[in-house]
Amino acid sequence: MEEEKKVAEATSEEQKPVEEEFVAKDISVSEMNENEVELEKADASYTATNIQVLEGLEAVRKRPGMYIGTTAGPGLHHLVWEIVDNAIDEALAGYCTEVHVTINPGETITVTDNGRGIPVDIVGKTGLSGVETVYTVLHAGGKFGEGGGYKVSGGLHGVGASVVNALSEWLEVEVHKNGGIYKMRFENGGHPTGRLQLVGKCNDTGTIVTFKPDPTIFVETTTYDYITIRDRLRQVAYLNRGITIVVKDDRDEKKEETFCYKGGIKEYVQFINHNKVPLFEEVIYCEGSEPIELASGSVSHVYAEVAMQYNDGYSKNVYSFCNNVHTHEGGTHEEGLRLALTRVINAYARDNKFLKENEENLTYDDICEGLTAIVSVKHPNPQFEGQTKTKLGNFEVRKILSGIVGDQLNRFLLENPKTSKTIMEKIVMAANARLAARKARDSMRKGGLELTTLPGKLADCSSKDPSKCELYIVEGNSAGGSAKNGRDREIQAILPLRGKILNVEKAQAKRIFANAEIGNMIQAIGGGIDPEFDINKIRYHKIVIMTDADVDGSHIRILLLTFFYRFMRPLIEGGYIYIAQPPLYKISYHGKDYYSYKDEELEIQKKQLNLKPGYPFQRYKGLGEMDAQQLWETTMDPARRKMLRVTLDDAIAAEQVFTDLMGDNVDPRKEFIHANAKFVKNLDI
Ligand code: 0RA
Repeated sequence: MEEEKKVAEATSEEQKPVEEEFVAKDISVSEMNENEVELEKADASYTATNIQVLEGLEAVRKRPGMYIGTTAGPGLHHLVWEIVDNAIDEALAGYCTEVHVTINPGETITVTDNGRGIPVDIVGKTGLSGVETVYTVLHAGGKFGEGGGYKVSGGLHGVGASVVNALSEWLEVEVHKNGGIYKMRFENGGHPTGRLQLVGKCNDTGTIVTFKPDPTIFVETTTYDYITIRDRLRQVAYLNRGITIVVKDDRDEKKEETFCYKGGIKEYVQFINHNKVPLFEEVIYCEGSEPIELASGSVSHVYAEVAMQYNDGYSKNVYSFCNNVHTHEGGTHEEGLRLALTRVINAYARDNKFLKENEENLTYDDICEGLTAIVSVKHPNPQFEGQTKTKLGNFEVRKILSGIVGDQLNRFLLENPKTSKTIMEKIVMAANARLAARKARDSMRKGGLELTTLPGKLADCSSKDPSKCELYIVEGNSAGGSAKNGRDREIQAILPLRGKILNVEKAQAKRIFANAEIGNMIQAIGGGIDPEFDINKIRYHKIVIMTDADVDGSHIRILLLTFFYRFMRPLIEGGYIYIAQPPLYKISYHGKDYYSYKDEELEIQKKQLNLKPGYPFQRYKGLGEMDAQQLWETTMDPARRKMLRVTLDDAIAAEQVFTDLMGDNVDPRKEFIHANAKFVKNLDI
């Protein structure tokens, strides 16, 4: 009974009342008769546990990677997730509303919750106090308290607080419970410095954990990243509606942020869509739970919820979670959503004549264009599979999701005919685009465009290493000639374009692929086209658009970008597309040539050379005015050139640009050409 004695001895004069209260409630000898047998058993098991405990913690220290994946930065942060998971579990059990996470000076972490407090009495199985059990017995977590309403437990992380203790230089726990404040400290990888002690009184409940990761384990870094912790905790707050999470950085630059979302994943969807244009205000929300039997024979519940909203873009944004773990690889919950969406949307589309009888079904890809959705499942016994253990495997979840979403989405569609019409029109548009592209590909195949021969107009480079190779798409045959002669033949290929290419935004699919210039580009680049475009097959990792610095040149450039955006989008997403920057001006002075790429540069140049007003300079109207040598020096030489890299930071803005500019309305196009590309980020290479 060593710990009971210690607890009793530890209290000071002023804490006496608490001690008495505590003793009376929990370890009073007079009231303990019926428990005596239990405690004796506990005492015996304590000795046995003690040995096991030390062996367990030592195993964690020997092979930390087995428990937290890595001892680099992510592993260091994993310790935080582990402790936070315990507090979130207490919140999910319905007993905790607030969690505070603080990065302290000295790179220690404090996690505070206002739950019931970790149990302080002796756990029969281990002979240790609840607190000591949680922090020293592997996988004890919160699960030892069977029947305590403790159903869901931290998914991927769920290795338990004892692992954090094992990997800490020291760890302190403070529990507020039954009117008392209890403390315990561990050092050197989980060795208790004494038993749990009653040190004061209080009238709240909760748990406060502070730990310092062991620098002999985390040799790479022991520095915490505020943004990493902040972002993850914000996500946790979105995934668990109503929980308040306060993140604080108490190191040099003090920061504090509070996250609490009454709307949970509904608000998460709005957050993800916040810089997009939603097609309608409301977020479609489905939720439900189903009982399942556990291996132990007891019955528990799977809880599932889905939030969805469409935006006017084209990308699919479906994110899934199980027990607050982002399941990157998807799994049965996402499959259930897919089944329900495909079934319900097709039925509604047919019943309401958005799809005619002879038309084929809408595909899941059609349905997902512009869809932002969050799927979140809480499962008492999750099976994580896949390469990175982020694919949910529990088969029963597929049917649960399919059922919940099926019923509730169907109901939503029936009750909101206006919104349903908006959704249907969006999806039907996606289907039409898909069918048009398929037709185009078929006709292209017939036209023999998928032959692997390279176009005759292409002057290819000699290197076959795509990561080194560059394809210059050059406006006009004469500039093409200069580029061919001026280039670095080893790595630079030249494809001259004759005149304007087709506007793919307006042209019918069959005309697009009948177009020789487009065919040449597809063959030269070598990755095929959407939806079979394969970025791994492209022959050049830099594709450089080189057009004249005039209105026609801008137009050709935007036509090319539109083509890439619609048919080879990964090229833009991956940052493979560049825009060459030929100079605008040349000043010849004392036998030397000075080039300027901007009006301001020209003025600076004039000043630096101390030129008299009226000193002549050349304004380049086109690439064709430069000879091969000049083109190389000013625009193509990797050591000297300036290029713009096309990025898709804001996919929605780009989408807007392409539809506005390449559609039928002429005015925005003109405006754009003058203002230049919004989605082009300046980058000197
Ligand atoms: C099991 C049972 C009880 C509380 C907890 C676990 C608990 C664990 C942690 C870990 C961090 N914070 C926590 N808060 C609570 C309930 C025991 C009782 O009935 O009072």
